[in-house]
Amino acid sequence: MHTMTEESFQAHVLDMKVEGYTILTDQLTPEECAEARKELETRYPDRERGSFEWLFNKARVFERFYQLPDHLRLIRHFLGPDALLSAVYGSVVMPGEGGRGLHSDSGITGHNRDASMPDADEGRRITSHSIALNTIFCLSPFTETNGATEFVPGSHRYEYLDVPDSAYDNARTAVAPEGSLVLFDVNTWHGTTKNQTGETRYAVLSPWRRRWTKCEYEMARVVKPDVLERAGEDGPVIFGFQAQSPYTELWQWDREEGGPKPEFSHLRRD
Ligand SMILES: O=C(O)CCC(=O)C(=O)O
Repeated sequence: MHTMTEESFQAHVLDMKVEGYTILTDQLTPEECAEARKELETRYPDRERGSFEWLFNKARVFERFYQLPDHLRLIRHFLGPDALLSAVYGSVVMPGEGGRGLHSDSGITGHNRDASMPDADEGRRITSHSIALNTIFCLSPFTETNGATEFVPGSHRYEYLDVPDSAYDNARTAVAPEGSLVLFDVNTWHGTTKNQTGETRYAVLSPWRRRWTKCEYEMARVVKPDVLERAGEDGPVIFGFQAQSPYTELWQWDREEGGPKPEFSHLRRD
């Protein structure tokens, strides 16, 4: 188990606060990266039909991606101890692909979608606190030329929704060895750079949310029982069993299990 020193933890916290992203190296072993790359390579032809989604249900290696102590510690520091896993999916950048795609995820899958923006907010985002985070696992080395993700430092504090063209002048490529992860605030502008090499770039993305916001998936319904079992005592928290809104009256509801209490099992709806 890899755990960072207090000094290192504080340095990552500061990076997150100031830059809106931070890089943790040595999170996955070369063997884990190779295995995960192989899984993505095999699944690539079927990616449009969902083969890149819910990866933890499809191969054991992806179960590691929510069990890394340093990563979890940082997530919980910013989102709270009951932070939820929102998705785990593959991202492959073939030679020649990528480039000019700066965006923030909150505007696509999060609380800043057009349909969610109240007029009273006047096009401004919540920038005082982290509402959600995303993680990119570097299954290939991330270099200046192979389609690594670029980030605009400090952009998580930029108040307005639109990304100005000049943001590209400030973008910095996240150069990182294979096995690293990049953790970033959901507000931080980022995008895939162009892959100018002959090699495919492999990554896995894994967004996290505060417990009281909607996740991309109802993970408590998605996760397979054996996968949940192997996640140990963190499993029900990470997969949001306790975060499910009751559909019975409260006295009939088991918060821990996320369903009706055993004596009210006849009220179960799934
Ligand atoms: O794979 C990448 O480089 C980043 C993908 C991305 O920006 C996203 O999914 O929001």
